[in-house]
Amino acid sequence: MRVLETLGVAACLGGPIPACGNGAEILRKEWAHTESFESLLQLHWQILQPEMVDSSEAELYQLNNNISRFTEYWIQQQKPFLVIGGDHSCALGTWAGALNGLEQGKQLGLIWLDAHMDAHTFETTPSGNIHGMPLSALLGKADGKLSHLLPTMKAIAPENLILLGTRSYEPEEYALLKQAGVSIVFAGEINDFPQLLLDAVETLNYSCDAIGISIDLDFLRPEDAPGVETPVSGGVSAQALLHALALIKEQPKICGLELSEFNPENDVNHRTLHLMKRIIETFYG
Ligand SMILES: [Mn+2]
Repeated sequence: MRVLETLGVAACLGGPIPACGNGAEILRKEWAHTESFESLLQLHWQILQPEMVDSSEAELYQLNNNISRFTEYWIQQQKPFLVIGGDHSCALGTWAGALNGLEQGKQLGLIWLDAHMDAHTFETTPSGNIHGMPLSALLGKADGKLSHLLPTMKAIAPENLILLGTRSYEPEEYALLKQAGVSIVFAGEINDFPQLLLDAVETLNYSCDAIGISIDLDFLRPEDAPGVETPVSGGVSAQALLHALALIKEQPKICGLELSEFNPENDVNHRTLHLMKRIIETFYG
């Protein structure tokens, strides 16, 4: 049986829907409920709660700093990991920690599966929600206020970041990513998603020492994953995602998987919850 290091983030400090902060705990219970003795994958859970501090931004920084300590350690130990949000601002901690854990000069690659670009800054955001900002920070393109929320001094090189499935964004985000030279495959351009994901991993294999996968559940078409914070029509099917993850799971440089934006209040017959479980079983089982 395989034991997988799993970090649940019981918070929605970066998004508008507090129920999103219950997602990790609901998944943990669901997993425990259905786990059998024959199960090939056991999740070794840690759940992080936000700590009360003076401001909401200090709280978000503190939480992400705590997340980063886990992923930094797991990268150093070369242990594969799973992070379950919360909203997608947990990516600030997850991937900052991965950057911190890599030795000097080693490169982190990141594949970002999301309907949105998540590349705003405090200067461009229309909503003020930090879950729409992690990529500008991780690229080292944040304004001063945002860069203070990222628990690393390192950044992901733009050529080592690939966005797949984008279909909802503001022009400022597109300009930031385009100017940096990040590659983006829009949802409308996708024909064969499993092949596309495999190609993305193989591209990053040339330049990177470790590769992370970050999934915002709104990447999927809302029919398959209705339980998200900000659904957007279109998107890849759950079946195509599961097939794609099965294709890349043996790739040796893949270091971790992040799943975010599960909003249990929007879920229909636990469809999204059960799909999260299948994603984890497919990728790590
Ligand atoms: Mn996102």
